Amino acid sequence: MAKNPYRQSVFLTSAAKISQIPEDSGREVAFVGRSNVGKSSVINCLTENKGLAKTSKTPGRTRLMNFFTVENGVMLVDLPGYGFARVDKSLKDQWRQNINEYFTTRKSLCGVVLIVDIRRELRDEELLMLDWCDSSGVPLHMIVNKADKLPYSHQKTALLSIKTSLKDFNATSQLFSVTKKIGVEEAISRLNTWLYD
Ligand SMILES: Nc1nc2c(ncn2[C@@H]2O[C@H](COP(=O)(O)OP(=O)(O)O)[C@@H](O)[C@H]2O)c(=O)[nH]1
Ligand SMILES: [Mg+2]
Repeated sequence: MAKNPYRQSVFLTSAAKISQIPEDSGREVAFVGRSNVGKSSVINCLTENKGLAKTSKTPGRTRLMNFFTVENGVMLVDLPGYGFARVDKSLKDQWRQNINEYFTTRKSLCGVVLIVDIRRELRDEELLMLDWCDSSGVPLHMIVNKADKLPYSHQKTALLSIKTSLKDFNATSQLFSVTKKIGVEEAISRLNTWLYD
């Protein structure tokens, strides 16, 4: 088992706007994904802490950037869901601006984990994230979550198709399941490479 320093993560702070986020120092990895893909569940799974990131069955409830400290100088960031979020357009635009500013200015950002649902096609939201990471030179790792919802052979096919879509980007991908604990070690190794190498 790879070392898992993430289980010592503690909640640091929430921010509704960029002016409220912690000082830009050390290293951090951001978690992004459309509402309901299991972003909070994945964070809780990797940190082995069921209560760390709030999980919810209501899409779009997480509207804040949440910062977790792993240890001094190492942070995980849970970014607000986008896309299907049930919010009015002006709030969406405000988020988009915040997140865009975060991606283009944050020096400590050394990797982005983009979580998707294995049963859904990649769409504009994911492509936008891939473009942001590409233009800012930040590597992206796609966690293809809820693999347990498909039979094994279909999991493989879905991953292959995603890998084909990612081939022109600085991006890696893997299968994951919170409920069946698929891919946990692989994801932790990826975080370790970004945050501890
Ligand atoms: N079957 C299955 N359900 C999952 C998985 N991950 C998350 N879920 C469920 O998906 C729903 C949304 O999860 P949540 O973590 O709140 O998603 P978020 O909106 O992306 O933060 C919850 O009902 C979770 O229990 C998974 O790997 N497999
Ligand atoms: Mg959530």
